[in-house]
Parts: sequence; C-alpha cells; structure tokens
Amino acid sequence: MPEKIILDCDPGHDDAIAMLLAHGSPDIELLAVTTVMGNQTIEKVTRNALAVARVAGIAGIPCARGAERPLVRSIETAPDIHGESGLDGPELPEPTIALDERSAAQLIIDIVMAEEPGTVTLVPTGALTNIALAARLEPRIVERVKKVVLMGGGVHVGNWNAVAEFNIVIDPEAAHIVMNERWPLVMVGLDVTHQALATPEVAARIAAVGTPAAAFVGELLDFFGHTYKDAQGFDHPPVHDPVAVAAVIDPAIVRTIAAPLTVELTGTSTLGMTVADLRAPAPSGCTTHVAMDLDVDRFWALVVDALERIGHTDF
Ligand SMILES: [Ca+2]
Repeated sequence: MPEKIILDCDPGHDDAIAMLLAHGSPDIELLAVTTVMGNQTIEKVTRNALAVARVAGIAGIPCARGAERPLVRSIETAPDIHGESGLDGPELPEPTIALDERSAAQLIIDIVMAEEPGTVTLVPTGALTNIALAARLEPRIVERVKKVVLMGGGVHVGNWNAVAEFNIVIDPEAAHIVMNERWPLVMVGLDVTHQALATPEVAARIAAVGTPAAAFVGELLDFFGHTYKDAQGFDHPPVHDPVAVAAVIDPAIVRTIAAPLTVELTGTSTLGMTVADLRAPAPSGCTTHVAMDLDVDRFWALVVDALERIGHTDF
C-alpha cells in the first residue's frame, strides 16, 4: 500500500522537486499539497506550487494556501537562494488547477480526521506554521497522524545562523509546538540534506530522462546551483526537501537516532537551533527521531525513477 502523505511546502526549488518525487513515486499517495510562506511570500509560493503541479501532472487533489506569516515573528524570505519569484530559473506555466477554498491548516485537519487513524503522514518542507496551527485548532489530529517527517533543523548545525536552519528559525515557535507534540516525528535536517548534492553527474542523469518535467528540474538545479555557490559557497547545491519524501518512501534511506528534540526560543546566538539530546539511551517513549546519514545513491535513484514514471506532461 502506498503511504498517504500531505506535502506542506514553500516552493522553492527543492520543494518543487519534492512535489515531483511525491507524485511520481508508486510508493506515495499524495493526498494534498498545502503552502506556507517561507522561501517567498505566500502569494508567490502558492502560485509556484500550482505551477509545479501542472509541470508534474498533479490533478484531482486539493491544494490549499496556508499561513502568510509566522506565529509570532515577522516574515523572512530567502530571495538570495530562490530568487524574487521563489522559483527563479525556468519559465513557470500558468496553473490549471484551482486553489481549495479552505486554509491549509483546515484542509490538513479535514483530511486527517476523514482518513483512517494512523494512515496519514505529514511531510512539511517549509516553516511549521500550518502544522502547528492545525495541531492547536484540532488536537485530535495528533493521535491520528501516522508520523511527521519534516525537512528542517539539524543536529547542532545551521544554514541561517551558526546553529539554526531556515525552516525552523523563521518560525521557531511553530517548530517548538510541532516537535513537542506526541506524534512520531522524524527530523530530516541538514546532517542528511547536505549529503543530497546535485552534482554534474546527478544533473546528467536527470537530463537523460528527456522529458519536459526533467528539463524543468534541470533548469531549477542550474539556478539553485548558482545561488548556493554565491550565497553559501557550495560547489553543488544541497537538494533538501525531497529527502523528507524519500524518507517516507523508504525509511531505511536515512539512518535515524531516537532523541528528545526541541527548539531554542530564547538564545542570544542560537535562536531556532534544534536541540537534540543524544545522550544514550533515549528515554522510553521518546517519539522524536533525528536523521544522521543518507543513502545518497538510493536517494537520487528514487528521484530519477519518479521523473521517468511521470513521463511526458503537457505544460
Ligand atoms: Ca522548502
């Protein structure tokens, strides 16, 4: 049985690839796509999500717009990485699917409450604002969700300050809520996503798929590679978000450790740090896990396979 997921994202170059992987994988049933501000404003990332849905050939599932600002703080975006549109590089097609009228948080609640308990996995690849709002608005979702597999954070490493990752630090209060709920949670952070580098060899394998969607990914990676080089000094860009989807497709693709996990909310130099207590053994009943290593070859094989299965889309 494919794993049912809701992808909550802020496209975003790597979010777009996460959407394509989720749609193209035979082991995933994509129930909905929801958006959250982050890489760009909610207007821009929502438009991008709908455009990517067309590129991927995603249809017949709801897509809903979510939070336009963090719970407490002012909005912070990442144009130096994702450009002014949030998805600079390829030309974006006009969306062909309409936005659901519900908020992202409400759509998440409606789906989780309608599906069998223990069957829906939440995959947030942006700030955790929508997930936190949904958990507060309908606390019963916490025991009904199968697990939360999020891209964000890192074990005491950062990309937005010395120890904080972007998705977490732009709404640390939301992350604190999500990480301190009792649902099973896997943090797919920088420790593993910095291993998911789009090398020239990877780009060549994607180009060889030879479809419009694969060419679209190639243009995304080209732009992403330049900004990651300029802004963060990477020779090859880390493609963060699809790693969380891959960890749902095949949990063995990441090596995880059970560890109590929370978020620093008051640090003077460590705001947004994800604090994992790695002192063994983890307390019994610990529901949080951190990913530490990635099977890089298997990861890219899943991405290429998904693109091949998507085949030719019309956009
Ligand atoms: Ca993202």
